[in-house]
Amino acid sequence: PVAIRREDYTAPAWWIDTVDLTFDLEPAKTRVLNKMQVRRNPEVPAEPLRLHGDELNLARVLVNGQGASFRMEGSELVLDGLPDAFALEIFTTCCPAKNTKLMGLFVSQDTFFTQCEAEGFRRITYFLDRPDVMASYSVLLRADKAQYPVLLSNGNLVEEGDLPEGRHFTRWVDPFKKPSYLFALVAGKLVSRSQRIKARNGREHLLQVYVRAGDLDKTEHAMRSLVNSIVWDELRFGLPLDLDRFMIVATSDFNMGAMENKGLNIFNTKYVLASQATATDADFANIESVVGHEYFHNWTGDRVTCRDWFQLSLKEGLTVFRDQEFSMDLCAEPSARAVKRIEDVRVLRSAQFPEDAGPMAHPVRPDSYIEISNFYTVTIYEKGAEVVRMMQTLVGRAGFTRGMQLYFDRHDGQAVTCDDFAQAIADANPDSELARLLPQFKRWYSQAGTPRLAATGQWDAQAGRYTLQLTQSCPPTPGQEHKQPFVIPVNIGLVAADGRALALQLEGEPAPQGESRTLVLSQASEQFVFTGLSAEPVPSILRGFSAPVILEFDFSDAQLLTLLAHDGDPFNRWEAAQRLGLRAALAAIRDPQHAAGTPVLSAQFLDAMREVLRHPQLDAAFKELVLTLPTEGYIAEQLDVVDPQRVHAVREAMRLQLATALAADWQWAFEENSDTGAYSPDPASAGRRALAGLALTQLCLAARESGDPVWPGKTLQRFKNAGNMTDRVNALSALVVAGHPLAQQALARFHALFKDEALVIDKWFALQAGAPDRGGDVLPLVRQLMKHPDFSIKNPNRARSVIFSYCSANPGAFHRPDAAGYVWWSERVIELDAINPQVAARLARAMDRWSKLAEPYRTAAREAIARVAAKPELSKDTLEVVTRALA
Ligand code: HT7
Ligand code: ZN
Repeated sequence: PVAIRREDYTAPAWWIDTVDLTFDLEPAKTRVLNKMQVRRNPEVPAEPLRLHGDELNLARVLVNGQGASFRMEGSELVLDGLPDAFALEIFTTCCPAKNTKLMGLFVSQDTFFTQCEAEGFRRITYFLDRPDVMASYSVLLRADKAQYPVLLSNGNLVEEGDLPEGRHFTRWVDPFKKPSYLFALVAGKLVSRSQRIKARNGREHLLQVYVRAGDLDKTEHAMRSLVNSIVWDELRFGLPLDLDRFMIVATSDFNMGAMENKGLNIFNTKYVLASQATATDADFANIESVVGHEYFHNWTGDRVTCRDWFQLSLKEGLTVFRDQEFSMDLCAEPSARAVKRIEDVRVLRSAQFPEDAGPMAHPVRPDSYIEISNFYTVTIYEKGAEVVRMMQTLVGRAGFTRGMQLYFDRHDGQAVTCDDFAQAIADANPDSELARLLPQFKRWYSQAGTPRLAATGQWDAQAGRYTLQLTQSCPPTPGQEHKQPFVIPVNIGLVAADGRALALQLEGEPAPQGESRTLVLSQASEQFVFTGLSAEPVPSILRGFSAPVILEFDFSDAQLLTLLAHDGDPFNRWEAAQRLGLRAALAAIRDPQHAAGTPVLSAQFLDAMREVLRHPQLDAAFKELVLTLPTEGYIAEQLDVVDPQRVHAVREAMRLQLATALAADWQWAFEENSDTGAYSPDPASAGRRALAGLALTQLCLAARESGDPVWPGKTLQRFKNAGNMTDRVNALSALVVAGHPLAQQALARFHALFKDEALVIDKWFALQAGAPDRGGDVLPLVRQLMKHPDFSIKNPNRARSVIFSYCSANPGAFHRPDAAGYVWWSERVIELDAINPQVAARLARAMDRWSKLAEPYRTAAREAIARVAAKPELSKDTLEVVTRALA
């Protein structure tokens, strides 16, 4: 397979202005008539018209109504000798029923759906399937009326009616030009929740959420989230809904979370359906943010789109930033905002930092790819969002809104680049640090890898000066040996030993300027001198995680305990606990003398944890985050050579120590938080349930050690009586994690209760595949689960619930000294690749960090990857991942 390179971009040689599509929908053979108005792009050298296609059966090609000569070059349809403007008509057929890749037009549970991003439209018809070709669409859908009563596409419904032989039709016209990746259609037996809303400008809109009959009672939260999103985008950015009708449709077969097709968003059921009986608080929160994310794409993605796929983060990074801000702005309490920020940073550090350090590392704006689907990554999404967040930090919130307005003034209706976006934000804020440093700031788009920010502090007692030296570096990444300095906004505060926040006055300033401020590091190393201090401060650096970097500072334990107890910045307060936990874990892992069963955590650390747990002012959600130890993955990332079993054993020992040393406190915390009254998924109640759930897990772990039957019994009772899915699944998980015999009884009951709820059965599978390993028992269980009548590898959610839960989320069970986990992984990647290459390629990424593994894991992992790479006829998706892993 050939790599596509960013520097090779050229504008299209042809434009397609209008597209008139007619679909005769049949699962086995759908007929597609595609009539286009095409014209030459006079601004580029003349070229034949090369249309993309994939797995299509071509029946007819007409140019201006006449049979035209064409040739096939690979999968491309090539036409020569064309006039400057002409009508092109192409008739093809495809087979949606056999489309297991779920790209293009496919059938899920007797319903037709499409997924066109990034390159799925070419699986529906021949086209210039690239985001900078924007056309006006009119779509006629015809199908059997009894089987497919609902026929939807983008835009406005302009006509509908019956046809002979029990068929019917609808015609849709999209008022906005769009790239092909935003095309969508849906046809099937669906029901909808509808709501009419009036926008601030008086315009009326019809909102609809379509699902299968029986799921309607689970759509209220999605609809509420949609309304909240519409209101928020208008308030925060002045961006109104521009359509009369906005639809969301849910499907249970989907490769990703959701898709922002203009006016017809298609969603994975996981991000639509929720009731208190079937969905957890996390599910409710995810629905809110994914509904928001897709809705916000209507402007950042649909109205202004990407010139080419290298610019993917233009829409994805910006839209993740927008959905993060949306969720934060919906929080009633400032502390809940901080909790959301910590959760987002946890995702970034546990998934994106490893990606940036591994074989798939790439810049936020990549330079090349083989398969674009492989680049829907945490770097494009989450790191891209951090880049946008840093811009906001550098220009201020009001300045950022100004920048967004300028971006839309300049580029509405266009396909543009990340440079265009950054330029608009800078131009709207000409006096900002962003404008001053823009070319350098844009290195965040072009350089991969996570920068390290080394900080040292020097205290001059006589002068009352504290000198902070900040030094940045960035490790090499594939294809990028040397890096230039980044622009790093470093939010900072100084905390006195007694916990007071100190006024910040930099040398040369006439007076202090607040207790928290942003330093901008743009050189490789810079000094910042704080004056007017009476005692040595504790620096609180990188507050709110103001840049996606690894901060290295040689904090003493006492300094971290001060920050944990007093820092006014909740992020750094949490971070202090993480650093203390991490430090203890690394010391035990690195100490060859450290024996199993010996304590890992100091009495001081345990006391500090107890203090947080019992703190009368801190809220439950924050406590739960502080009391959750760094994950095995995060601990492993800090090591040069990783023995996953040792990491697992040490973290388990820490967890057990925390459980037993704080047993009375956990009991208190559980009792304080176990009753949250009538169910509501708001952050405060969700936080209390989360803390009660963590307490229950700890109590069951401690009970396993002591043999005490009381807490497991209470937990089973709570499982049985739970009034919502969060409490139920937390109780079940506590029993499973503790490996208590009652877990089997609870699991059986859970399955019986929810056998008809696919999303809940996913949880049932995931809990078991993610359970702590006891003597190598998880792999045999996972093999059994794959034979369960409810398991289907073709359904991505189900495959993820078993295979990914085991390979990617259960390191203690997956990394087996006998290599059986790796062999099983290689078999599953190969099996999935023949069905759905995108899902297979994601699974292939589970081995990204193989080269850090200690022996015997390292050699065995490499062999497993090589086995996959050697498989003939591997998709280019999977081949790209395993080839990069082995390079
Ligand atoms: N923009 C959407 C991307 C997407 C996608 C990409 C490849 C294959 C399947 C897909 N489904 C959705 C999702 C989003 O970021 O909103
Ligand atoms: Zn997106």
